[in-house]
Amino acid sequence: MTTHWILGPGAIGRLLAHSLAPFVDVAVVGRRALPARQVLTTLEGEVHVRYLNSLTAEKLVADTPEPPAFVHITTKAMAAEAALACIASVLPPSTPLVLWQNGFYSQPRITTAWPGPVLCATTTQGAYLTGDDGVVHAGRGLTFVGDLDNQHAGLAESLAALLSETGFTATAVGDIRSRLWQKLAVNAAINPLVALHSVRNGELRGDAYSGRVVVVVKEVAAILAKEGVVPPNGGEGETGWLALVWQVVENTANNKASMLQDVEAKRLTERGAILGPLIERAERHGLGCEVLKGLDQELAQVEVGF
Ligand code: KPL
Repeated sequence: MTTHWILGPGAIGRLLAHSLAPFVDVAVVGRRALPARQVLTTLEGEVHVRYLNSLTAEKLVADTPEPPAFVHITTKAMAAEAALACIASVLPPSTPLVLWQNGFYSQPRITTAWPGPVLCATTTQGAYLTGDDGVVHAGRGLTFVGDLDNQHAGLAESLAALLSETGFTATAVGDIRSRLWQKLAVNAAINPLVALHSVRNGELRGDAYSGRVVVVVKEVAAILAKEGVVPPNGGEGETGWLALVWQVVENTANNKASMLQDVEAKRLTERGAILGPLIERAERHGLGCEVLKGLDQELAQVEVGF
């Protein structure tokens, strides 16, 4: 049986582990070992108990394991490189990696640094943890897989086929770079505002915030136009981005966005992977981005208190 390692046992990592486990050998690797007995609550409300091989990175490295077929990195964006560094000594350099992070920070960095194939995945699957032994699959979403330089289409196809067998709706794509930026654009418009104001996504539609969403999207649209990234579904420019953002706000009105959850748990946010690349590109193109910089600074201030 081939083996998949999942580095980072958060909600998506554990959903992936439960989904893959009937098909391939799975090892879930974290900073601390989770209980072997893990419970998945499915979309239909069914409860599935599985015994997963869960271990720390130190234990994995000490065990000198057989090389895996894939290493999925499902940590937060800012933790991905450090997680990979912890296990790199036991990985053949040709091992395929799959990066599941938000934003556009870890993906280009690891793609450049890792000698083997690096696939990136973006998903709208919804999941949340209910403790050390439980994950709830909360929303069926789509998953897209590809590599930034379009050199590993066959590998992306085979991974998408396996993921689809496990119940993910996964497609291999040749435009993962644009898809990552499109998700980043939505995250930039929603996450900082809801995290700073402790509101659910739907509240952005009200008078208190809707104007602020519009000014964020204006800056994001200008930056992405320079980067050659267009909104999905044939939308155009600022109007297209705004329509997309309002659509996601509508679809996720009841959600506590991931950045708000981070702030509530006093975890460092993903601002460096979401706002950081936008600000960096804006500066490169000589564009102003005072609103994005302001949000980044406000979040930095909040993080100082953690
Ligand atoms: O992806 C999200 C997140 O929470 O990070 C959004 C789309 C904002 C939904 O909550």
